[in-house]
Amino acid sequence: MKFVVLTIFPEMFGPFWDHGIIRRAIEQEKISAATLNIRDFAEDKHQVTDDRPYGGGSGMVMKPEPLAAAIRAAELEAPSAPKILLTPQGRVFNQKIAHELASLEQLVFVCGRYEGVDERINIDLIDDEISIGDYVLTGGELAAMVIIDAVTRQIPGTLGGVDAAEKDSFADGLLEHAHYTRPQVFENKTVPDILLSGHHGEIENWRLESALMRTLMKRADLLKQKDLDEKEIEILEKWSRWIEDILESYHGAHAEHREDAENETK
Ligand code: 4FV
Repeated sequence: MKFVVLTIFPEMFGPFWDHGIIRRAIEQEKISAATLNIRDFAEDKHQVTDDRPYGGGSGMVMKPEPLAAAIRAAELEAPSAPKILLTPQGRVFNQKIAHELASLEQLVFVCGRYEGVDERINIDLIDDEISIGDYVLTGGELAAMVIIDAVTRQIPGTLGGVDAAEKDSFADGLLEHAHYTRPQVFENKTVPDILLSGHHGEIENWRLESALMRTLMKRADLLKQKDLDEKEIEILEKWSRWIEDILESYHGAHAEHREDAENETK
């Protein structure tokens, strides 16, 4: 996978390329990463890349000429890459899009600054708009890093374990199960016995129940849109029966009280 990033702050990416899984993926040549400084494509001596908005108003807009030249230079470096503009106007990024982008060979990211880029760039030279969330950033750089990070994790072999990415949150539409590591007792809190049992079948089942419960408690919306498999349905039905029992015994107990109360009033 080849990443090319267009930005007026290429130095922001140095530390990003030089650490953790991203650094190792570059060393293992699983990914290559390049930044192009949009300023280098501004022809005036002050390398101006922004100007006042037509129609007045506050803020500045990124000029089309340096951006267009930079995008065309990126096309030479990454001819098959979709040009992705990071903008709140874009489709909201998620694991599914990370998977989709990871299936490609090359990606070009256009990082806006100021109020955004001249619309004529968007119309003619941008293939895809992606947002990392409904809030406004000072620039697209952090959004590009978020997407490059999530996409790199999807590239086989970058996470060490062969199937590590398959076990990801959202990989199967669920949040991840709870994780524990040594020490076995931490501040009087112990690790669930099942995880110490060595019984892999039961551990897998415990992890599935943990993932389902966390998703039910924290992101029930994910469960609603998930294509549940038999095992998951079995567990959810088990829980719903438990809840039914609780409610029945509750209503049963309170029915007597209600009758008693009604009899007293008669
Ligand atoms: C953004 C987002 C974002 C808007 C104007 C950069 C800023 C400035 N990018 N997801 N949310 N971009 O706020 O991707 O040019």
